[in-house]
Amino acid sequence: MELEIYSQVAILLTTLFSGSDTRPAASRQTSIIRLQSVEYPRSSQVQKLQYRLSRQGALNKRPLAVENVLKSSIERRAVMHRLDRTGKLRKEFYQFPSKNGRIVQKRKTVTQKTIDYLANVSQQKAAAKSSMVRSGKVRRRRYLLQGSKWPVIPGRVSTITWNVAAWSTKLSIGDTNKTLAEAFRMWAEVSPLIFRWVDSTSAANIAIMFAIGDHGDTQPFDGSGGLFAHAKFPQYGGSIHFDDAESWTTNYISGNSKSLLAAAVHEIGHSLGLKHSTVSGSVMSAHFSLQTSNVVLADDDVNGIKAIYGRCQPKVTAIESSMNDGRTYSFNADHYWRLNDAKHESDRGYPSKIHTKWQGITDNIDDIFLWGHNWRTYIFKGSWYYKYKIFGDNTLGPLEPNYPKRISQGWPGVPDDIDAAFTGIHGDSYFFKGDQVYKFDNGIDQVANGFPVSINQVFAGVPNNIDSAFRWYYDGYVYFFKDEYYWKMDYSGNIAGSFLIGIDGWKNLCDV
Ligand SMILES: [Ca+2]
Ligand SMILES: [Ca+2]
Ligand SMILES: [Ca+2]
Ligand SMILES: [Zn+2]
Ligand SMILES: [Zn+2]
Repeated sequence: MELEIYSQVAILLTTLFSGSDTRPAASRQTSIIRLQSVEYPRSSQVQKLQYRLSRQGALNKRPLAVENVLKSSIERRAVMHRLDRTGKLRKEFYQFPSKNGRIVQKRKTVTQKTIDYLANVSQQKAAAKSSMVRSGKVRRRRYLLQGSKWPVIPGRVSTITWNVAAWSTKLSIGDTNKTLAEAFRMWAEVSPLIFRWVDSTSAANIAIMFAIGDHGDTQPFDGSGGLFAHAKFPQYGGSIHFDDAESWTTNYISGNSKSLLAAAVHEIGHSLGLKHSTVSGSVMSAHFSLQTSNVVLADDDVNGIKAIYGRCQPKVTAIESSMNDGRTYSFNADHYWRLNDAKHESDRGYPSKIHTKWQGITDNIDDIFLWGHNWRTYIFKGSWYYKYKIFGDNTLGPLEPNYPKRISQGWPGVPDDIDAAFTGIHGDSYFFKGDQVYKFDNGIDQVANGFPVSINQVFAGVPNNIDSAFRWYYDGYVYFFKDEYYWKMDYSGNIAGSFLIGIDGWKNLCDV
């Protein structure tokens, strides 16, 4: 019951105070209201009002009963706040033309006319919503796109530059840059965008500034509390301003401090073209928390950025799963991604550098597998192979002594420079190179009689010159990767294919 009342209050007050970028653009609004996304924190005056209203229990539960809501002084202040923040209402109630045609300012009071007007607006909105519900057009709760975007070439990685034009007086330059880079990276992990810091002498796409009070745009900051940042959408330049009167921190949240990381991830979302999401718990929610050190993009945020820029198109040059720690890893260049097997996508926070998990190897591996024969992990690169002992999640796998060794020495008959390799359910291994496949027979410890053969003789439907292959412990199927496609083979050896990497599966394997 408490909750229900509170949510009704929230609905009504959201109607009254909805952020400037959550309402449809009305032609009479001033440009500043449409082009910037203005932020107030959770504990803003508006929310304090919400809390006090809910405590009072003064609210009639019918959301349209605005007349009843506006009886207390708190509620009148709420209306005043609304009037102050919206140019449309300001014009409607504070100004009227006098007889000689000049605009005259009216005294700022909440009159019955104001109340009637707001009630009318609420009723119109509710009527529009219920007609949408009836016609089945009601929008799902999700992200919202502003409509403008940075120019990108579909299917390509696009670079957006950023820098800091004016620093915080409370944070070191190093901490500020590190935290902002971390915030940009979160969006890069799930999109075809990458972000690069540029020297402050060069022009950046996204210019970031810390400032107090009036700072050269039409939206002055207001000291500690209240407004804490604003950002422009791509079509207006994408710049981000933080109110330096706030207690920003790049470390642990304590007392009144606010997380620069949380604020930056949210503002960058606006700079990339996202408006506020209706999904609570999303980074782009208007009510996102500034007092958390655990900032993670929600699925809704990821879907939002993809709706604007599409997916990234990764290359899976090597892949393997069940490598002692029950995880799946994908590789490209000097990076690896760890997969969330249930969601079929990269875990947030990846990619990482290969050498941080596999000792002695830095980049461009040909392929990797866990050999069921001895439960050791093998990496193949050029004419060498590397052998690793058992290791746990997020720990460095030590290279066994005297490795790497020549492939010709340990895997007789297997060529150098393989394209791909996987170990089947019975421990037999298959190596791919060009249009040939080699089966390694553990019994005789060399390539099986009759091999190599052309790939389509053994794996009909799998193309030549594949990038990588592996058997997924999660579903038991074997997967083959080439360019932007993958193929899937069931237990009986039937190939179902082909699927798009990043759409049908293996999502968010993006460069950063
Ligand atoms: Ca402020
Ligand atoms: Ca490969
Ligand atoms: Ca593999
Ligand atoms: Zn916002
Ligand atoms: Zn500003």
